Amino acid sequence: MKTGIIGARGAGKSTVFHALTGLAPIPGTADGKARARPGQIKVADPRLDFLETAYGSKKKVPVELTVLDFAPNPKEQKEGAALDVSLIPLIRDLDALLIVIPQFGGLSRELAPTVERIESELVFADFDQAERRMERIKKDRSASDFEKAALEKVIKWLEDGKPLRLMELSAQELQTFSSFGFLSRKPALAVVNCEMEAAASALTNAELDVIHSGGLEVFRLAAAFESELWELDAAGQSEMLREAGLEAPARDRLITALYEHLGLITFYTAGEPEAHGWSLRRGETALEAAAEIHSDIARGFIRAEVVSYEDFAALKSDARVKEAGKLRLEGKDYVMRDGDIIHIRFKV
Ligand SMILES: Nc1nc2c(ncn2[C@@H]2O[C@H](COP(=O)(O)OP(=O)(O)OP(=O)(O)O)[C@@H](O)[C@H]2O)c(=O)[nH]1
Ligand SMILES: [Mg+2]
Repeated sequence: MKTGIIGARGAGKSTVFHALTGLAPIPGTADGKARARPGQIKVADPRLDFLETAYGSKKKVPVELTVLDFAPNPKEQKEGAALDVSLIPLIRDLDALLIVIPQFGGLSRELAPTVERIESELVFADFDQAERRMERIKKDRSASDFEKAALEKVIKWLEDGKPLRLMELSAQELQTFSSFGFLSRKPALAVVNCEMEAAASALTNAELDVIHSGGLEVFRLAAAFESELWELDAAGQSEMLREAGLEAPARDRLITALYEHLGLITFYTAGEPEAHGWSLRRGETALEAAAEIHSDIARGFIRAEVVSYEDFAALKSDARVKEAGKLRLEGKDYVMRDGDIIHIRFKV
C-alpha cells in the first residue's frame, strides 16, 4: 500500500513525511529524476502486542505502509499553485493520498478552499486523461462500446467538477478503468499541519462538511513537533510528550486513520517464532490471505483454522480456544474478518 504526500510548495509535506517515518526528505531535484522518496511506517497495533506476549513470540512483525515524499520541482511549480502538476504521472499508481494543508506560522491556509483547489486539480487531471482516451478509442474500431459508454459517463461526471470517489461504478466499469489510476478516486486524507497548541482543537462543522462531502477524512498533526520527537531517545520523547500534555505521538493515530480510510483490515499469524500482522482489503478471502503470506501457501491451500482476536484474547491459548470450540475450519472462499488469527494447512 503506497500513499503519496501532496500539497502546495512549503506546505510541510517533508515535515509530515519525517514525522511519520523518521526519515529526512530528499533534497530538491530539478531534473525530475529520483523525485520520490519512499519510507516505511509500522502500524501500531495493541492486538499484535497482545499476541506477541500470549505466544511468547521471539519476533513481532507489524503491518507496514509505504508513504512517499516528492522532491519539489522549482521549474514547474508556479508560486501559489495548489499542487505541483508535474507530480501527476508519479502519483497515478499510488493507492492513496495525504493532502497537506499548512496552518502554521504565517501560512494559515483555510482548510476547505485549499482542499477544494487540490481536488479540482485532481479532477482536471482525470478529465484530461479520460478525454484523451476517448479521442484514441474513437479512432480505434476494435474498442468496445462498453468502454466508450463508461468513459462518456465518467467525462460527464468530471465536467461537473466532482471527484470520481463519489461516483458509483459497476464491477465491470472498475475493471475497465483499473489501469487508469484515476486520481480523484483515490482514498485521501487531509492533514492539517498546525502548531502544537492548535493540534487538539476541533475542526468546525462547516470544514468537516466540505471534507466529508468529498469522501475525504481529515486529521490535525503538529508535524514539526512530531518530527522533533525522532531526535530524542525514548525517555526524552516521553518527557516532551508529557510537557505537551500528550500520551502518545499523534502519528500513530494518523496512521491508524489512514489505514482505516484505505479500507484495510488486519489478520494475524502467530506462534512462538513470530507474531505477524498482515493487511488485506475488506472483502478479501482466506485464499487471498494465504497469498499475502506466501504464494506456495496459496497454491497448496487445504483449509484455514481461524479464531477471532476477541475469542483468543478471552481464552489466551490455542488449547483453550480449541476446547471452547472457538476454532473454526474455513475454506478458500471464507471472507476474512478484521482480527482473524489464522493457521493455514497447505500441501505443496
Ligand atoms: N512552525 C512550524 N513550521 C513548520 C511546520 N511544518 C513545516 N514547517 C516549516 O516549513 C518549512 C517547509 O516545510 P517542508 O516540510 O520542507 O515543506 P514541503 O511541503 O516539503 O516543501 P517543498 O517540498 O519545498 O514543497 C520548513 O522550514 C519547515 O521547518 C510546522 O508544523 N510548524
Ligand atoms: Mg518537501
